[in-house]
Amino acid sequence: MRDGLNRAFFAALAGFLTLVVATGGRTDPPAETAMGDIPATFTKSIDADDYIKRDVMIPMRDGVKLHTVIIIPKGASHAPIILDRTPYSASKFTERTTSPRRALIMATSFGELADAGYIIVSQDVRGKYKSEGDYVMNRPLSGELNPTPVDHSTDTYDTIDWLVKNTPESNGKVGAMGTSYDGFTVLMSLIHPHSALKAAVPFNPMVDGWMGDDWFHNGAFRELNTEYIYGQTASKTSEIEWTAPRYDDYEAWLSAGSAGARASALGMDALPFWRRITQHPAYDRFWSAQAMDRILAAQPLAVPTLIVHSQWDQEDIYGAPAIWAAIKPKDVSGDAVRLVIGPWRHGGGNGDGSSLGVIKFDGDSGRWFRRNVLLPFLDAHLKDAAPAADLAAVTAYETGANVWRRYDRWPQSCASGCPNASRPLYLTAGAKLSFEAPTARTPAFDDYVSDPAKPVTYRARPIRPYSSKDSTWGRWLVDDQRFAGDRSDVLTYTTDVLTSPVRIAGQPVAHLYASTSGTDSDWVVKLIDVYPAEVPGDVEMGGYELAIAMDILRGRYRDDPAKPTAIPAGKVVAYQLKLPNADHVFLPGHRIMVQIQSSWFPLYDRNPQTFVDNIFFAKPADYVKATQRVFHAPGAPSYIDLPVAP
Ligand code: PG9
Repeated sequence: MRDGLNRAFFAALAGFLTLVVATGGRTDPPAETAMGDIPATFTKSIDADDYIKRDVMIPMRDGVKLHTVIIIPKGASHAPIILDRTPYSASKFTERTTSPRRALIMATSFGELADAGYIIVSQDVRGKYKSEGDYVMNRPLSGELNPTPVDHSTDTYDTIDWLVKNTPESNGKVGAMGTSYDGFTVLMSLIHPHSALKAAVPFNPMVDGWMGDDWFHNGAFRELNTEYIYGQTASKTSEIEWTAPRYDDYEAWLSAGSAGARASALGMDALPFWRRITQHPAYDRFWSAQAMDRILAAQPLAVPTLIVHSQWDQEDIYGAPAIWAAIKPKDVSGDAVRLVIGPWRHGGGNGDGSSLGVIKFDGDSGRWFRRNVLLPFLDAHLKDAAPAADLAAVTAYETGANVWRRYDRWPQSCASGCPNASRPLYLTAGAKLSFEAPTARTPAFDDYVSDPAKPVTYRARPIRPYSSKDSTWGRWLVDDQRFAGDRSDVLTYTTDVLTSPVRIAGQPVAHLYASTSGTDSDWVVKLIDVYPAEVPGDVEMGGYELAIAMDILRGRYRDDPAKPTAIPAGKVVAYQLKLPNADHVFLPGHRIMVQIQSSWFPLYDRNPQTFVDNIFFAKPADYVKATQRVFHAPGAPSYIDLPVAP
């Protein structure tokens, strides 16, 4: 011990002598009183960055300033601009990593464009994050639904006007590009567009919130988006987090009762957009007057547009094909409007497209699309003296065969207006599907009991809240559907094993003849590709039930989406349900399956199965069991009209 102390004393003395020698004998005060570790100012060195970043506030015509981040490749001149307008933070858009490389600070698609010489601009929409003004969810055009003189069309115009005048590195040409909400703002830029707007690329745009995008599908409310409304509108910077009281979201929603009851308990009655959505459960003017496909159908076509759709878009599966149908007929030159259909989830075309869940594709379909379609399209319209691009009207990935195809039109096949006639695939007795119409009168139907106390889940439980860190929400549309087929309240119909391929390229349409013992009902129809029992080289696909197209119809809107009516209990009623677009081949050895059920929970709120005024506020006593019958007899032949292509 004493030796130890001596050693410590001599070590300290040696240290002191070293310090005296090093400081020339000066006795400076202890370092911590002379300075802290954090200087008053510190300037980050950006010498290594391959880009220049400008953070600016751009004035709009009403004096409101919008926060905008501009990323310019170092040394750029005559560079075109790509503009993304977002409610999800322009700063975060360009701060994905801390890399000095512009390609790595943003999403892959934008990063690749930055590397190809484009100036990338991201802007906070009015009222979100660092932008001034009021935020309005999907702010409608100035007019009937918006009493102010400003909207996304005017804000984009003013932004482009400022950018081309204040970005000396640019060539004065702008392309608008963005996904989902940002795709919706791209569509808005097409209304009275600025003359410098030369190209538009809406990826998976939100188009009609009632028909089939984020808020409802055919009138059934997507209650998981209550969480989105909370996150986006409870605060300007989206920092107030949703409350998830259970690990399993199924339990959280079931125990709450109606969507309105859960939202009220969370204080959402104070959120104006939540109140608006609950006041407009039917397809009234509030929805139809802001549907972007209807709006653009009535506008002249002025800007070349590349519409990007994902076959398994779990959020906005309606929007892109609806925009195509609305604006392609105006394309007199034939080369102003193009459509891409990729094998992706929502936004999947922006990144790695090698797989989705357990489904594997041949190579990176995302990169293929960006190299072979997106970049040539943008270059042709935005770069000075760039050659025209050799693009098909429609470039679609045929899932199943896993090949890209070039088409001159979409759909390739349908019941009317297409060169190839669609083919009805009938439900028949014995849980079968057949291309032959049913001839036997008995049994005329299959039935099940739909119990709102035990709704059919949209995916296998436990279901994590969709924005939780461990959520796999992005791939739920390709979940194996075997979990549902095991339930007694899900009807399943299957073809024999296919001996030749069945190729579809278009929109399957379900025609159901069905009755319910209730006075309101939901009908969910799923078109499924059943893999062979064993798949060499891909063992986990053995017997896999891959959903190709599925959707829901709220029965009260069967005749008129604007005017709900009770379903006559016990009567056979004809329903028509348009399923999402698909380009898929059912291969030999596979089977085609159709599943039918009456709930899809908790993605969609439960139908009480009693006709009530407003399902958002259904009372516990309104939720009743119902006996559902699906008919497959002459006179009531339920079928799926398959857009079969040669
Ligand atoms: N699908 C999201 C959304 C768009 C518009 C309104 C509400 C939600 C999105 O990904 O932006």
